[in-house]
Amino acid sequence: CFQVFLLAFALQLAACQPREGKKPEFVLRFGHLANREHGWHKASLKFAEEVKTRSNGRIEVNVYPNEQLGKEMDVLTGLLVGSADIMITGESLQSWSLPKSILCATPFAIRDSDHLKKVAGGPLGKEIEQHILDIAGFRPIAWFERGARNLTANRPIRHPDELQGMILRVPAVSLYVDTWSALGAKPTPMAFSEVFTALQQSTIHGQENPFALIKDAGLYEVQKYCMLTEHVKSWAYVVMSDKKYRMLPPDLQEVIDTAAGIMQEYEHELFLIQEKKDYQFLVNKGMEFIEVDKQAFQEAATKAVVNSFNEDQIDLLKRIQEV
Ligand code: 2Q2
Repeated sequence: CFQVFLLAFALQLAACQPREGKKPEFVLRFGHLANREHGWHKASLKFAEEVKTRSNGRIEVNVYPNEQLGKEMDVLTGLLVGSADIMITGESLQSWSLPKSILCATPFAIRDSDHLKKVAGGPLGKEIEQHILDIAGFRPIAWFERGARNLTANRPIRHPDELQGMILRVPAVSLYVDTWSALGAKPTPMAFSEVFTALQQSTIHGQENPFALIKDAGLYEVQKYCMLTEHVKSWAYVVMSDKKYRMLPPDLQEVIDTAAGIMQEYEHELFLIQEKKDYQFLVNKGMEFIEVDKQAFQEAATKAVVNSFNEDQIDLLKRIQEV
């Protein structure tokens, strides 16, 4: 009887062992600020899946949404010290002595999706990517088009004159601080994960983001109006620590590159479907959409951009506008 018991015990132990018993050779931590509903998250999961299959399980990618790996600025440091390996970022790179990176999100620089695709996916996009890689050691492996950024608040705003005294949360991006100051608001840099609570507690009065984040972060619950300022048409980068990338053998670097390409296409498909849906969702939730004097916003913002930019940035902006 004791032997039977021992046998059962041994069988049970065996059942608990992982089937393949093969551990991944590399584990990569992939963080971003959006929630699980957002296209960025779904695309990150797709990347993880592609990497796993294509590497035969040699690389495992773990995805952390909602700034679980830390605030955007901290995760950038994390990429350098090894506490994170991959992340989604963009204009916040401006604060990393990467002046050219802000051109992925400069107010009123990009006309429409077609223009965006030509810039981000063309030689100027390559120039920005190379700049990010060379100076900071962050390797852009994919880029995602984003919906236009719109201002939200609890009162309608139609003209920059009405921004006086408004405490407006912006990401930690100096160009955004300069632009919104020039427009008359009081911009306050803050990590995205803190925005909902700050709005709820009225420590800030407004924020600005694409429909997707207004929806997924539930900002419509604490903001009544969405002003159709469309002041920034931008794209974000998925960047990987170049140090980590170089630690991989060439065949696994190729897996990363291929999976990143698939992720980029997949995210774009989601983006195209989602934008209209997100708008409709916000309408259904009772958000009111306000047409603004766009020319007034554009004139003031463009003046602020030109004042804030150095010669190299102005040159790149001109070349973008000529595309
Ligand atoms: O509002 C935010 O935090 C995002 O939409 C930011 O635009 C984004 O995370 C950038 O900071 C990317 O560098």
